Amino acid sequence: MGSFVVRFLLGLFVALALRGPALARPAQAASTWQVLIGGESTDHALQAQAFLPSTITVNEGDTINWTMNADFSHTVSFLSGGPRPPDVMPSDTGVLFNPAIAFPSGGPSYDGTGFVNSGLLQGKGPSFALTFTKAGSYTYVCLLHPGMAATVVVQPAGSTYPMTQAQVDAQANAELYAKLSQAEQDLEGAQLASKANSNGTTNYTVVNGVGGNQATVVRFLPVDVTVKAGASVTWLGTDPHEIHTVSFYDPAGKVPDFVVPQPQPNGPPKLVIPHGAPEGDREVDSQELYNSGILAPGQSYTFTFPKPGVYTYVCLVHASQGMFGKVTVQTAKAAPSGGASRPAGLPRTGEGAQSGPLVPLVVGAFLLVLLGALVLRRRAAQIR
Ligand SMILES: [Cu+2]
Repeated sequence: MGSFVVRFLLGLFVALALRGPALARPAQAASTWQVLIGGESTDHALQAQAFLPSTITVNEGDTINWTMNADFSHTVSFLSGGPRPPDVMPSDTGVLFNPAIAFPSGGPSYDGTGFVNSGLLQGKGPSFALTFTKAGSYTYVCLLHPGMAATVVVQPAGSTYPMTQAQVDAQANAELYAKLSQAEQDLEGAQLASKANSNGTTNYTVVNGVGGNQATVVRFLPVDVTVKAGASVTWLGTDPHEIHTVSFYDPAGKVPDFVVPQPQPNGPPKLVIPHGAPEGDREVDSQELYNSGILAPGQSYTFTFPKPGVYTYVCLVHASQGMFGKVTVQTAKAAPSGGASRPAGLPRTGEGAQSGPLVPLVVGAFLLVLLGALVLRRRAAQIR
């Protein structure tokens, strides 16, 4: 009994002795940092294809938590100098979405090596966390948008941080504002071009998404085109980082899905893209599927419209962002229409977009600055 007490007291003493130095020199607690993935206008037409802010500095042992900030799709992916996996791949059963992009791999920590991928993050809200274990400067990318890259600088543990989270947030907001302003300029600059076909009809070129430099407009410009029977329309994507489709469909039915997961007996589902390749002919004369398939940046696709009518189409990739369009075909004798003249402003058809995307952003930035000032004042008061 006595020896038990002695051993207990001895044990307690040893435990306290061991704890002593740790109390005197506490290890710096690891921090978790917040980074935004993308950002958008209220109608989803203008998208920032950026991690915000584009550079963040953390310490060894810290975690970064990325959160989706737009109704869009992105990944957070560290390639460590390795090759970039392709988005889509051909197969015996048609076009497939690459599972290496869609599903998470690596993680939850990163030491500067290997392929670490969040997998597909879709819509506002989902997040991905990664802990950094080794000092260095690391580039990461979104595997869906080639221009979307950013940097994590990892300092040795215990280093002084160059920014607080509040400063990181302010920087993110400023960068988002710049990207969306640029997207708005791209939208205003988009023009509907037309030229004469050799048979006397007219060919129009609709801008099939426009952007670059980490900003994009996911809209057909203009949304509505009115042409005379016999005319042709060419859809040309000028955004270097987005794929689109031009898919006419019966508006009485459902918008076809872009990716259809197909369960497999083993492992993850197969991600089939049923409309990845062209379907139907190029003469749109009824309300059924006429599909360009996936159009890579710079690729164009032309349909002709021999019969009067109203033809509705969609980009299957960006249906949830509201990328719909309409071609109204009048009889060849009808007077030339002004409907195909001015694209500017047309895409802003979404709910709550009347004030444009910049007003809420400016208000948001102002509130953020105000909040920052209040926090600083409170901190100053606490110090005093
Ligand atoms: Cu699209």
